[in-house]
Amino acid sequence: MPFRRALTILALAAGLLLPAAPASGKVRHVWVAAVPTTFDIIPNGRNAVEGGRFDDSQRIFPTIVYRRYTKGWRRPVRNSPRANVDHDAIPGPLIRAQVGDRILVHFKNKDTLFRRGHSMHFHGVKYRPDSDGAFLPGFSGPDGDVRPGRSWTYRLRAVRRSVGVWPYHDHATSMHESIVGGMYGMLSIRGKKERLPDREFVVVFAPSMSNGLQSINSRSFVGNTPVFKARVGELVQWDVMAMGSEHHTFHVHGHRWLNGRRPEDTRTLGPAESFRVRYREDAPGTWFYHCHVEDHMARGMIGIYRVRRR
Ligand SMILES: [Cu+2]
Repeated sequence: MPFRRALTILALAAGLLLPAAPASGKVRHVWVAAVPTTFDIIPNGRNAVEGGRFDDSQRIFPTIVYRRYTKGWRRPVRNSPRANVDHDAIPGPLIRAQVGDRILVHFKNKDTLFRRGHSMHFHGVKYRPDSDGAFLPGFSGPDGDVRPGRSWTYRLRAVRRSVGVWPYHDHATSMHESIVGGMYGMLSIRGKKERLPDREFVVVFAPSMSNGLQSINSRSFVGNTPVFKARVGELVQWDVMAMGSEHHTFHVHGHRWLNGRRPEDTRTLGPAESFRVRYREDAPGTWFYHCHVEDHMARGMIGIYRVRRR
């Protein structure tokens, strides 16, 4: 019909002339501080490799971690969205957002332990150089080396290519020590039409603070690593990443998921790589999840996943 066609052409022309629609979405404020804590990597004390027990000096470490706060850093609060872990200091806060959102991360360095500079450097999102958070001598500003007592606001945008999960970590001069000490966390960005999962589990494969051991969220061996819980019928999402210098293979017993169109039950990742997997839970029971690099598993990279019937 000619009249209709004319209307369509007019509408298209108007679309070309109009400026791009303003970014919809929320502005999300996140308050984070680097704080000292004492962290026990093997609370049950058992040496699952050689038998016997670890003494305190092999398992309890003073360290600096990212802690979530209420507005203005008034009060520390939980890092993880749900109480599905028995400790909450490492990794840092799970930062959730949706495509189109702006994320303002207000970071304060309260490192009264080592009195080092710290920062936050984010993968997967869009930002200007002064929100990069990496220390580059002669080039970077205060964002890359926030001194003790000081603060900085990182301004990030979740764009279409931000969908997925991403690491953030300290990128100041002390990053080598502070990452082993637990200064890392994850961003979780969902698409515009994507729903939140019922359960979201954060798994970080990293070398342990104790020499020679391997850790999940800085804990080693079953009985110390996180016990994740879900129910049949729930939409489960695992956010997985690796820090350090080694490759790891994520594996969940009794489950599989789609990578594109390909079903899989293991997925490998290298340093600072990350991915998420989603599935509808259908397998009640007590299961293992672990790194499938056998030497890593034997050195502590293994945990329990409990699924209850509906
Ligand atoms: Cu591994």
